[in-house]
Amino acid sequence: MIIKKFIAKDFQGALKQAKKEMGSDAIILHTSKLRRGGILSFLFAPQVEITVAVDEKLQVNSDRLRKPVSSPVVATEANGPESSLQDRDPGEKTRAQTAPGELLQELQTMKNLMKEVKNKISEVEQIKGISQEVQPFYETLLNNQVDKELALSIISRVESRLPRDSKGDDELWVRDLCLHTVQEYIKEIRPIDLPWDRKGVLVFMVGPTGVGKTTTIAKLAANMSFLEGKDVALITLDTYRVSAAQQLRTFAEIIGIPISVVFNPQDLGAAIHHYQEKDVIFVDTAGRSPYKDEHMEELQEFIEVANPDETILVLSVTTDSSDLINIYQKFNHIGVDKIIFTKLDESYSYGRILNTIYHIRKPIAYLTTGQNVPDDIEVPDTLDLARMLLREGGGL
Ligand SMILES: Nc1nc2c(ncn2[C@@H]2O[C@H](COP(=O)(O)OP(=O)(O)OP(=O)(O)O)[C@@H](O)[C@H]2O)c(=O)[nH]1
Ligand SMILES: [Mg+2]
Repeated sequence: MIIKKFIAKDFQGALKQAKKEMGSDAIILHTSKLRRGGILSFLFAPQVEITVAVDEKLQVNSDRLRKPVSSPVVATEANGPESSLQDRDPGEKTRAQTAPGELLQELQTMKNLMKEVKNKISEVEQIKGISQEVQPFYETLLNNQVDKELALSIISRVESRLPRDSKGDDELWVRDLCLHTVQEYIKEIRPIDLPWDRKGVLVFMVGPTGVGKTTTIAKLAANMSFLEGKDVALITLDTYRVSAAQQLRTFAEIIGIPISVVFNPQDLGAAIHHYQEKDVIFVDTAGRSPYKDEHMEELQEFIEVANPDETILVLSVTTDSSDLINIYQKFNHIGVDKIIFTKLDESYSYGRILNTIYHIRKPIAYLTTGQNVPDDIEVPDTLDLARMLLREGGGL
């Protein structure tokens, strides 16, 4: 699409120019009257400007077109200073040369801007009703990456619980109310359940690549074995890389527990049977892309054979909230029971934990806070989590 402007004394003149140059397929986009500015403007007659567009392909094929595509943007019938480009504002020149794609992009930017302004206005409206002593907690939640909507919902609930006669003289009291309210938004904390009267509890660890599945299994296996005196066995399905199976094998040797490497669903059944007298069997899976159907189907086959007691999705808090939720939704096709959030030492964005948990409504099993096996893992406490979310500047 080519767009050009034509200026003449009257509409007919401008149209004649346009048809001559652009051909009769040209479409008139815009017509306007131009008047030269300044104190002598009355000396000059007004002019007519028309903006015309023509399809490039039509134009190339047409003999009617006299000038090349790169011809000057403005053709004028009248000679003299009033018809030159300098007489008009510089913005008009830019607009005349803007391609339709760019215009669309500009329009989109404007639309996004309008949306942002609208959201900001509605946010300000909602914040207006919140007491001054509560508002700083809203800011802190946002700084810790809690989603705006969720943060608003939390502080609105806090506000509704403030006694009407409190005059903000008790800051600590408001803080306690915030801590209490945030805790309500954290769904359950539920670590792996090992009933005393059951053997062979089967736990699958699934998740995207590199989030810390294998390291987390090593931490849990070591703690359960050393601290709780449990009989633990490991199975790895990660046979895609030589180093992967070796990684878990090394941990197993250090801890002193058995490990089996399994290549297909049939062998998995046999391995589970082999360890049925153990207290707990951890199954490490290869990091898989949740967006590749064949990866998820393969995992599904293993899950169907094994029928695990718990399938735990491992997610890293270094991942964006929206990605975390998308990843969960993909993995949940195989049935996710609990979540482990890893790498809390690498990010202060604890809000992502709350955003995800609030959205997916599944319990948190553990949080991991570093690379050290077996130390850097903990069963979170909702109060500690709430404190982290309400702490300015983050920090564990
Ligand atoms: N900082 C930090 N690093 C961690 C944590 N957990 C695991 N890691 C590191 O993350 C890297 C990947 O850990 P793995 O346990 O191999 O991750 P994985 O999910 O098994 O990876 P794949 O099997 O390749 O999908 C290693 O360098 C770990 O030491 C954690 O809580 N904090
Ligand atoms: Mg691994």
